[in-house]
Amino acid sequence: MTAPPVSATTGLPPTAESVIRAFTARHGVAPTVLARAPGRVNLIGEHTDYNDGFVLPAAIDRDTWVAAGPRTDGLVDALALDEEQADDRFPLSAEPPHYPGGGWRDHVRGTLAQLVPSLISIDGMNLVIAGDVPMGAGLSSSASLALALLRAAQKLAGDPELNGKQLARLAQQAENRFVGCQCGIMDQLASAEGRPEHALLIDCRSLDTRAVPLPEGTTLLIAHSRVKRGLVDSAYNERRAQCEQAARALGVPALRDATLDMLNAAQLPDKVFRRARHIITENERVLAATEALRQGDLPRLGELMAASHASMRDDFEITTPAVDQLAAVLQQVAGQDGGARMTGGGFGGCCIALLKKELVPKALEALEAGYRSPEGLPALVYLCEAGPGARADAWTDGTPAR
Ligand code: GAF
Repeated sequence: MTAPPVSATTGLPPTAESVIRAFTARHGVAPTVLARAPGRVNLIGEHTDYNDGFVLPAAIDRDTWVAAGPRTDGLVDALALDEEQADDRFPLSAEPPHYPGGGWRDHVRGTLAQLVPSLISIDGMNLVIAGDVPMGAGLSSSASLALALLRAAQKLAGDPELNGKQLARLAQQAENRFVGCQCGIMDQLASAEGRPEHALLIDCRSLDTRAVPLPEGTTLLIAHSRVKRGLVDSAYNERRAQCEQAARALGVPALRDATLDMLNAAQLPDKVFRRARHIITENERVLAATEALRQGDLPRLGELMAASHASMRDDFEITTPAVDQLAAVLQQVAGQDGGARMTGGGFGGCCIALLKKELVPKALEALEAGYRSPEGLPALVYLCEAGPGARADAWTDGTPAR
C-alpha cells in the first residue's frame, strides 16, 4: 500500500478533501485552517528516548488532517471521521474532564488543554479530524493527531510563536498526563520536525535534531505483523521504571550517561541489567547507524538493525515470536542491500525495512510465502517515503491562503 494520490484540482489527498467537505457540511462554512501532521517510523533507537538518549526516526508520508474554524462560545466541537463520525464537545480549559470512555477524545481534550490559557488565547474551535496513518500499528497515529491539533490551534490563534520542539513537548505532556503512557519525546518530535527524504537524528536530552539523508535509491517498507499491541502502556511503563532503577543504581542522571564498564561492575538484578544493556548498546547503535546512512553503507546499517532487533528480543524483551519471524523474513530479503527490525514500542506492531527499491517485489513475495500472524493472516505492507513535519495553512474560499 503506497501513500494515496493527490487530487489534480486541489493538490490534496482524499483524506484532506474529506475533512474539508465534512467541516463545511457540519458548520455551514468552510474551515479557515487546514493542518496536517505525519506519523513516524523509527529506523533505530528503541526506548532510548526516555533515557535521554539518541533515536533515528523518519516522518512518513501519511498524515492526520484537521480542518478547523473559530467559535466564540469557549467550546471545542470535534468530529472524528475515522471513529465512525463520533463527535465530542467540551469547554476549552487547562483542566477539561477526562472523557468517561477514554480513546481519541482524551487525546483531543488533553492536547488542547496544554495550550490554554497560558500559551494561546482563543474563544473555542470547530475541528474535523481524519487521517491515513495506520492506527494501533506503532506508527504514532496519536502523536500525529496531537501535532495536527496543536498546529491547527496555533494558526487559529493568529500564529503565536511556538516552535516544533515546544509543540512536541506539549504533545508528549498531554500523552503523559491524559492518556497514561509515560512515553518519551521521539514520536512527537519526529512528527513536528520531519523532513522529506531524511531521517532525523534526535538527541533526546538537548532536543537537538539533525537531518540525515536516506541513501539514494532506497525505500521504507513497513510490514505490520497484525499482532495487536496488548497491555502496551503497562509493559511500557514497567520498562521505563526498570531503566530508571538501573540509572539510580549506577548513580547517573539517566542511562544515556552509563557505560558497559559501569554496568558490568555493578551488581544489578539480571532483568534490570539486561534492560540497561539494551539502552547502552542501542545508543551506540543509533550513532553508528547515522554514520552508516551518511556513508550509504547498507551492509553496516543492516548489521546494526539486526543487532538492535536481537537486543529488543533478548535484553529488553519487547518483541513477540511473530514479530521475530517477520523481521527475519525481511532481513533475509534485505541481505547486504538494507536492513530490518521491529520498530516502535513493541509487543506487536510493525517491522521496518530500509532497502533498495528494486527489492520491494522480492520482499512482498517473501512476506507472502514466509509470514503469517498467529491468526493466520498475512502481513499488511505500507510502502512509505520520508515526509515533511507538521504544519498548518490558512484556508480561504477553498484554497490555501499563503
Ligand atoms: C513509543 C513511545 F511513545 C516513544 O516515546 C518511544 O519510547 C518508543 O515507544 C520506543 O522507542 O512509541
